[in-house]
Amino acid sequence: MAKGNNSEYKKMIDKQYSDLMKHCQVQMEKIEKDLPEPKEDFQAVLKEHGVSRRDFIKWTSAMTAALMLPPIFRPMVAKAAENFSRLPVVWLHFAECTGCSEAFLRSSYPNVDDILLDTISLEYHETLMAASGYQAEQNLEKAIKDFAGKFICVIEGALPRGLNGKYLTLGPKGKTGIQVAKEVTSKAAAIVCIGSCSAFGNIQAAKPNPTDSVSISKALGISTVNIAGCPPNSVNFTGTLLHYLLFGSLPTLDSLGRPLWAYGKRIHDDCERRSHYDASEFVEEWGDKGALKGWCLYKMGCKGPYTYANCGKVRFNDAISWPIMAGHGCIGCTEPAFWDTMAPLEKPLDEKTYGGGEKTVDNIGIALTGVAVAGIAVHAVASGARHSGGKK
Ligand code: FSX
Ligand code: SF4
Ligand code: F3S
Repeated sequence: MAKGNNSEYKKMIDKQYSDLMKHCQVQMEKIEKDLPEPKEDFQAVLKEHGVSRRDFIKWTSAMTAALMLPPIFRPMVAKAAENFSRLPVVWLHFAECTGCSEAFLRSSYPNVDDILLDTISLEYHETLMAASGYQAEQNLEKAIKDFAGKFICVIEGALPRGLNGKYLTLGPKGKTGIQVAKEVTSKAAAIVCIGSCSAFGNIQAAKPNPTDSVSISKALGISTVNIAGCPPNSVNFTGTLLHYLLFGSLPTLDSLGRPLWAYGKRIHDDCERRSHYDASEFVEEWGDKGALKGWCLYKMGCKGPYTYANCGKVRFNDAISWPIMAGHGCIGCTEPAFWDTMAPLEKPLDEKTYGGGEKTVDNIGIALTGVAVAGIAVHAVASGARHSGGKK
């Protein structure tokens, strides 16, 4: 690129970031005006958990980078974290194992993301709240009335449509999951599906799917933000809510509703065993020489080439490890219908049908996931302000 073009380009980018920063400042002021006072002093909560100022700064830098924002946004990300407990959240559970909530709540060594989730303003959460029966139902009605148009509806679990929705009924009046979901989502500012069950149907929707379970989006005919994974990574959830607090909008999504900043790349592209794949060094049997040397798990059924997620980058449990680091292949848990399309989980996909080699692996990946690799422009910034709300 010629020098003149370069400086024009730099000017254009600087202008975009400065506009975005202004937008962000306006949005933060709006949050402070519109939403209730923070329920907790976040800095005090961090201190209580032994997180130093230095650790918090490190976290804000990592989160700013993960959200594809330049470092000048770091203080804004810190502010958004402090405002996290202002955001009213109604958290619904349908057909699932509650592993998503469990994964976030049971960290033995909570990182900043887990602590953020501890401070979240849960107006309603079936597994955590003390209320039950009529009292619980009243709490839900009150929350959606008091915070209409302002609360985030977080949903775990798929919705069974069989028997007119009666495979899943809730509360003292025996409402179907579909009824409750309709009532609550129609009043929400945004709908965030947490886990592959609410996002895609997952295990409930696996063949033969006797209850006719489907994703929230399919059951209700609405668009949702899908934080896929079984269970998903807490970083991907908190990052999405931080984006909402920063810009008043949801992050850019892929064709399956997953935030691009978190699900824009394949597991295979960020994998620490990738050089072994390229050198054709494979584990052939559990516990063999290749396994001891940390070789590629493709022949043991790793579905990393067909799976979009940032697990290798952000890892789990305070970034200690992730499935492939622990020695098992990826089973594709962030992809729709992975129980059906990725099975058998410990064997490669049919080589006779698909052949081998990187090009074929890429092609199967695209066919299975419906994501065009070349079409992915992971840029939450430029388009961040375009998305508003979770509804079609
Ligand atoms: Fe599903 Fe979550 Fe897997 Fe379980 O609630 S994504 S079965 S970890 O718990 O919904
Ligand atoms: Fe990593 Fe799996 Fe790809 Fe091998 S096949 S490089 S283990 S993602
Ligand atoms: Fe799931 Fe694969 Fe990550 S199994 S947790 S997407 S490594």
